Amino acid sequence: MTSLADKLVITAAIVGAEVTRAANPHVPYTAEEIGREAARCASAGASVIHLHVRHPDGRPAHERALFQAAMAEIRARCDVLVQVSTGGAIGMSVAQRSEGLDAAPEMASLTCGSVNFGDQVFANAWPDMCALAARISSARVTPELELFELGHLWSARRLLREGRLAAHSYQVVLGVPGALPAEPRLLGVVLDEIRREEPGAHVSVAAMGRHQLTMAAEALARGAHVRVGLEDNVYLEKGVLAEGSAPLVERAVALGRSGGREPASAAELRALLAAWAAAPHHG
Ligand code: KMH
Ligand code: ZN
Repeated sequence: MTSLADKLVITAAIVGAEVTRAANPHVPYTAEEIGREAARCASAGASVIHLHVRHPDGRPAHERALFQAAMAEIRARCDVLVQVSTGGAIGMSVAQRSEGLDAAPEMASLTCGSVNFGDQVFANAWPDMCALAARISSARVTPELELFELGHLWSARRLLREGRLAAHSYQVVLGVPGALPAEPRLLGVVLDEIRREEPGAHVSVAAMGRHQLTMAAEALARGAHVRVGLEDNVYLEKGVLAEGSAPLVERAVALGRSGGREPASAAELRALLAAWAAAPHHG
């Protein structure tokens, strides 16, 4: 099976639903700001942009017009794969969380279960996951199955087993308060469990706050890919805010190179997705 095991796929999560300019003034809100930040990340070495949208005042948004505007600004500036969020913000409906799929992305995130999320609950009931999977599948978009907890893997497998999705990647998200902590041995357990059934699975790792760097290094050492960016972490180092997500991408590139893994290009990742589409049960 085609794979990018010798390369490093870097996903830049440039704007989430929670982080605001109160935490870091470099969080992009408008379509143009998102396009510029995506281009900076692409030239630093990211091949995927994980995308949320915001209202100009920073409130989390879901409107398809905002996704389409952000997409146009990204496409005008750089060659990256865009992975729209179907997680959105806590409290959004399934219909709202599906709107990014109308902006013709290559990929979409799909959270595979409910989870405590700080003081709140990020609810993903099984029927909602099935509805999102159906929307992703009919839009012919490649899902990235997000695991915030080990148990989410069994819901991901159920989606696959029931034929609701086929070709897919995984994103292991560590360190959300109330969910699976960002600890190397726990990442090891999740990766072993994924690979037990899918030895060739394409897995990326994201971690919150100060864990972003240490878990990126762990991911690299364990043959996985990485997600970095202001959605998950606003600091470049202790007490130093990152001036956007691009410096975090640069750091991931340096980490990858130190381990002999060059950043994968968007073209290489597109070829991999096409190979998965032709033979979906990779692993
Ligand atoms: N904002 C979180 C509640 C995703 O993008 O797929 C959910 C989230 C997941 O960010
Ligand atoms: Zn997200």
